Amino acid sequence: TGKEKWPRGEEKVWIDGTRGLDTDVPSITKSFVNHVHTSLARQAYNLDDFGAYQAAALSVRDDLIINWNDTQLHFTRKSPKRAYYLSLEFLMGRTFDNALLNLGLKEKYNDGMTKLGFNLEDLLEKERDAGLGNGGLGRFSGLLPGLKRKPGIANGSQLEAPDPWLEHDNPWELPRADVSYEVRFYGHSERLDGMKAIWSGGQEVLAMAYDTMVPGYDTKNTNNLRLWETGDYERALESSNSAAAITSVLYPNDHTSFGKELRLKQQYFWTAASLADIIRRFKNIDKPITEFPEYVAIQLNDTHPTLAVPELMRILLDDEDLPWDTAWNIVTNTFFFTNHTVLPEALENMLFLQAVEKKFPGDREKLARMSLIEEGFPQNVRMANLAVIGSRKVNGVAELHSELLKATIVKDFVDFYGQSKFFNVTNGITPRRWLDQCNPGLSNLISETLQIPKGVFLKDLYKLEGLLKYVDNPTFQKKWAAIKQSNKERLAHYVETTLGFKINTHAMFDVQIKRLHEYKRQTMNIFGVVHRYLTLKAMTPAERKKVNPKVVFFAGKAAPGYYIAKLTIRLIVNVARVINVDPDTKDLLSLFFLPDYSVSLAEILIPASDISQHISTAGTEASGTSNMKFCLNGGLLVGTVDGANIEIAEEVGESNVFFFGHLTPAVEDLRYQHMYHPVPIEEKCPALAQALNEISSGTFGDGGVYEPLLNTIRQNDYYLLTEDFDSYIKALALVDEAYQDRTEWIKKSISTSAKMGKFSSDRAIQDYAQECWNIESSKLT
Ligand code: KOT
Repeated sequence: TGKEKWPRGEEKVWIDGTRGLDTDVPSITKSFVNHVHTSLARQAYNLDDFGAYQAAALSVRDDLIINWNDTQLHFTRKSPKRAYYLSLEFLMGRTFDNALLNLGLKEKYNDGMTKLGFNLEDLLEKERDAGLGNGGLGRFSGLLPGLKRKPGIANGSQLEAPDPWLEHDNPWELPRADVSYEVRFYGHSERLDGMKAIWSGGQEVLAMAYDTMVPGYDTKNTNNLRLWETGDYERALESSNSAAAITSVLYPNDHTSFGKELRLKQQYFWTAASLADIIRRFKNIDKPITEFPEYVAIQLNDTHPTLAVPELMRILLDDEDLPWDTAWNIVTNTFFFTNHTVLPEALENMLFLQAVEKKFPGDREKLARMSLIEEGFPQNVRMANLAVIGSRKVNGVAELHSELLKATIVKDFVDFYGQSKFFNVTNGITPRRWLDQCNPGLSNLISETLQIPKGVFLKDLYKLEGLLKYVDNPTFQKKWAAIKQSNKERLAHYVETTLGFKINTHAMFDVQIKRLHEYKRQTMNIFGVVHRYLTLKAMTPAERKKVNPKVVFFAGKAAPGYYIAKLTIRLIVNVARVINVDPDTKDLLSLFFLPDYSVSLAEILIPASDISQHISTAGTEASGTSNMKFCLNGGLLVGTVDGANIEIAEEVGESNVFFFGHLTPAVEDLRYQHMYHPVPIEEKCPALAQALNEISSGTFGDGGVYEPLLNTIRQNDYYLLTEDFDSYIKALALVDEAYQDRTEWIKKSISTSAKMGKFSSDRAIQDYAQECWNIESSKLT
């Protein structure tokens, strides 16, 4: 059926040339040595681990490229409908280990590297994370190769520096000089014959593709992640703006919208290049343009790619000469929109809208609210409204969030379109990375216990339910506990080598890792630690003997301009400096803020946790995905009734999670009361007041510097710490109590992991495939 022709020469020679490479150990070592000598132009005698990583990666890449080419050919020949995922963020982590596991080559590479005098695990550590994103928004994992920010910690504060990811050649990324498009900025449009508009002038920038191979698990299918970089030419026709700047930064903020011209240019650059690429591919299949939505589905990852909506409209009207209605019909059957937050500051232009409404209460009709254009000085385009009206369907990322979305941000649109346009897809996580790769010991134990190959449950996570049969089996419990223990030792070793602290691995490990944000309430956690410290200090030595030792870990980045978030990091680091050396308490409570948070660091922290904290103010965390990762690895959850925590509890049973705090419907009332009937913190929550006062008094150094942070709680307490703190402390006490009975704890741990089937990203992708894209899986043969 293929339309492609053999370009020249003898077909058989080409076919022989494209058969797969051999993957036995001698072929692997041969390929490795060949890459050392040729691709790297190095010698065996001076090859270090980084060079060996590069050679091994290039050798695996050879296999990936063959699969990747075959995948492209397969889909070009079959020309099925394709789903495109437009995202400004992709947090991919490392590729090498993932590629080895997905290709089933890990053991062979292990043998091969040993034969060559290297240790595969050491080589895996040499790879830098691909960090093209801020946090959860990059959940389905790039886009803008350029300056990324890598926060470290210096003098207790976050330090920002360029990400070293870009300093070395990235073997997983292929520059495609053959794939490039011109993207126009500025200029003017005119109607030549009184009808058709011509856009010309301005600045033309070349968008060049960079492709990253994304191998599927246990399949030849290897997908493509296409990033765009400004090419080495630009034609500034009317403007002197530098094109290189467009792809020079990944904005390091999350949950905020920008009024920045550069951000808007990035968004247009990448959506225009992507659409040109999609249109080019569609044109290869010789179908009328009206059938576009039968061959193309485009998922918008939040509002960042929304400019794709007017851009496709422009192409259909100006280039394809379609009438408006026909073009709009195509557009609204092609796009699908996923919203990831109901926080107003993240909604492009929402803030301004609210300001206007305050000024003219009740004066603005529904029509004005739903308008794409926000009236005022200056006028604004409302990206969220554009994404909603330009898309066939709109979804939130957990049940509660999707309901809140319909009740708030898109309420008027639900009235207009009806319910069926709006739906939920609860997020998911990949068990390949978040079980098998980060916790091979647990993955092996599951396989051995269920007597099925790993591939079975890694492709069908519901299979973990089989573990429930073994919950009461003492031998299994012991093995389960031993794996948790060795993961805790791996983390302790990491902390010792990076921070120089020895940790008691028999203590409970309590972890909170996520972007620093007031709504996520890392503040509540650190105030809880201070409270625990003060309680310990007040105890007699005999009383202290009964206390469950605990190590608290934090990690995460703050947006560079987010003052309160940065102050929170500083507070955590300085509290740690005091309590980690206090002889009265240090064996019972220690605290670490691990610098340089990344996917790879999460892979060490998550399998080592006994408990993890997901404690956002109810109704603020759309879903969360790390909550799923911890639970899959047998960590228990302490959390609020928010986001996907709710669905996790539904699956694992409420007796296996530690819930606390007010529920979503109470939040608005409480905020109202705080505004109009404030009660002093000393009365409302003495325990919290005491912790804040201790910080104010300088016990943790930096006297006075934390006042702006503490005042956010003392004053209007928008995120309701004073309302939830007491029940939070009670929940932590219940956690301590439960941890005393280690056998019961292990049972909870097993039961939690066993019930995580729903949270596989395979289920989430399947939901999108059915609800939105109307595509089926197509496996390479
Ligand atoms: C950032 C800027 C604008 C709009 C949304 C965001 C955003 C949302 N950044 N991260 N999110 C998170 O997305 C995750 C994946 O859906 C959710 O699990 C998490 O709750 C969101 O906070």
